[in-house]
Amino acid sequence: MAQESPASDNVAKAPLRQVALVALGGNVTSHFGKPLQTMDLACQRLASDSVRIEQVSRYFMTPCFPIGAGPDYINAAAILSTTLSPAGLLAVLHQTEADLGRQRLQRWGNRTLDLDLLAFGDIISPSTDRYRLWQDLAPDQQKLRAPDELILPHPRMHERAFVLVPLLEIAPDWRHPVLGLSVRQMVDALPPGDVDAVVPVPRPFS
Ligand code: A4P
Ligand code: MG
Repeated sequence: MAQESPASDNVAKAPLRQVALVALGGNVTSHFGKPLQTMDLACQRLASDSVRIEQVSRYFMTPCFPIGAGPDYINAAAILSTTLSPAGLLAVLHQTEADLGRQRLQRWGNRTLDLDLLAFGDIISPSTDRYRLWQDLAPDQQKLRAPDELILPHPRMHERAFVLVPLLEIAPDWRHPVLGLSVRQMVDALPPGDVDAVVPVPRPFS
C-alpha cells in the first residue's frame, strides 16, 4: 500500500512564491465597462494557481498625465505573490490587458487597462546600469522611447503620484532597491499638489 508522504514533504515541494507590486490604470471604457469595472475584472482574471492577489489598494481618480492629453484616469496598486518569473508575470499582465480590450496605439495614449510591473521583490533588472539609463532618460525622450526589455523597478514609478499614492496604502515600507527610499519617502518627495490631486473613489461604485 502506498504511504502518504509526511506534511513536511509537501511543504518542501511547494514552489517558491515571490512578491510583486503592480500598478493598474485606465481612462477609457472597455467592452466590459468603465475603467474601475475593467480593473475589478483584471484582478479576478489575474488570480490563478501561479498568481495570488494578496492586496489591492482603493481606486483613485487621478488627473491625466500629460495634463490635458485625455480623460482622468482611475489608478490602483496591488501586491501579488507568484511562482512565475518576472518575465512570465509581465507576459500574464500583457495577456490580461489584451483580453480586456487594450490596444497599443500610442505611447502614453488613452487606454482601457494598463498593468505595469512596478517591482519584483528587490530585483534590479536587467542591471543597475540599464535601469539608470531608463530612469535618467530626458523628459522629451520619455514619451518617444519605450524599453524592449523588462526594466525593474519600473523606471518612472518614483516620480508619479498616480502610482505612489495607491501604493502607499498597501506597501508603505517597500524600499526601492536602487534609490534606497521607501514608498513613504518617495511620496514625501513629490510636489504636494501632485499628491493632493490623487483622490480615492468612494465605494460602492454607481
Ligand atoms: N516594459 C519594460 N519594463 C516594464 C515594466 N516594469 N512594466 C516594457 C511594464 N512594462 C515594461 O509598455 C512599453 C514597453 O515597456 C513594453 O514593451 C513593456 O514590455 P506598454 O505597456 O506597452 O506601453 P505604455 O503603457 O504606453 O508604457 P508605460 O511605460 O506602461 O506607460 P506609462 O509610463 O505607465 O504611462 N496618467 C495617469 N493619471 N494615470 C496613468 O496610469 N498612465 C500612462 C501610461 C500615461 N498617463 C497616465 C497613466
Ligand atoms: Mg504599460
